[in-house]
Amino acid sequence: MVKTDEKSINSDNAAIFALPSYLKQRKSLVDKALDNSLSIKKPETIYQAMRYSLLAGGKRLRPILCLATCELTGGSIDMAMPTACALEMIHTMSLIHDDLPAMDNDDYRRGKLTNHKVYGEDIAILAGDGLLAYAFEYVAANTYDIPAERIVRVIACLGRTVGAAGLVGGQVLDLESEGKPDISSQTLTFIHTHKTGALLEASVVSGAILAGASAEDITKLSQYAQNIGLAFQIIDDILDITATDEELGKTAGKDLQAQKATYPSLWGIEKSQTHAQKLIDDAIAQLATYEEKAEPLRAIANYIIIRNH
Ligand code: GRG
Repeated sequence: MVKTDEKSINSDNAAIFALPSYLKQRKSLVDKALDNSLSIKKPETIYQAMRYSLLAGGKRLRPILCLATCELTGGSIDMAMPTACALEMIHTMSLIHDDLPAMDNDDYRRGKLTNHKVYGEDIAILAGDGLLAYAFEYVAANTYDIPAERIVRVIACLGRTVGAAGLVGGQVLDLESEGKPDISSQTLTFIHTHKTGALLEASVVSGAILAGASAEDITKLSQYAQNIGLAFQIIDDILDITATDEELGKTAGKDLQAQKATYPSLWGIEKSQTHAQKLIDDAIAQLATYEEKAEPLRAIANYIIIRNH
């Protein structure tokens, strides 16, 4: 097999998309853009706390999806980068708040001490608030050469995604379900389509909106994102049981400890894996009309199921 930058050539001379180098290159672009997005001003503590979590690593899956769909539907990386950074700011703030003692009470995230362990609960709450507000400012103030109507649609999409109709709503039902391991698979799916799936869907859809994609494209890409979003969470639940603290960068086994209903607790690991694979197959089926141009999205979907962190 011959390896080029983003493609490998197999023995039949067919091009195989080389996901690892693609993810590495995109992550590096996103990391640089995030580093440049937020400098330290006064009061220094809050900027340091915001940068601590924003630059703590992570796969950068949401920004990478946003850039990929923008390119797929005719846009460029530059058009989507401010929104890609905003998505990571929102994701990071949700992790900071999720880790607080009032919520999941975690000491480690991305292999480092959680924000409140370093800066205290008061500053961690404010660091999350600061990142959330800055995400919206950042899209509005830094997106150039795109019709304002598309930018307003992206901002509306992000607002809907973080609020009670999205992450906040999913988190509330998750908190209310704690200690009730007998909740139904419908409730579990509601939690995860809101808590995890909504931001992945917004990542995919916002890239397409910025590029001026048709309503038909946006519908197909939303469907792709909903499927990978749920598969992502099923695999996350399995990894909580099967992976180590080091692989996860946080304490493993917490779902069991908190008596949380999860997909493996409802269905067992094998059935959960089969269901996740079906969702990935359905996601990939949505990309049929894009042919080779959708290889990054297909490869990302397949990666979601085989990842170990
Ligand atoms: C959004 C206003 C607002 C408040 C937050 C706390 C909360 C409400 C929601 C919780 C959202 C949450 C933490 C969902 C879990 C999502 C998830 C599976 C995170 C792990 O994502 P990865 O694996 O992590 O992409 P990395 O570290 O790679 O970025």
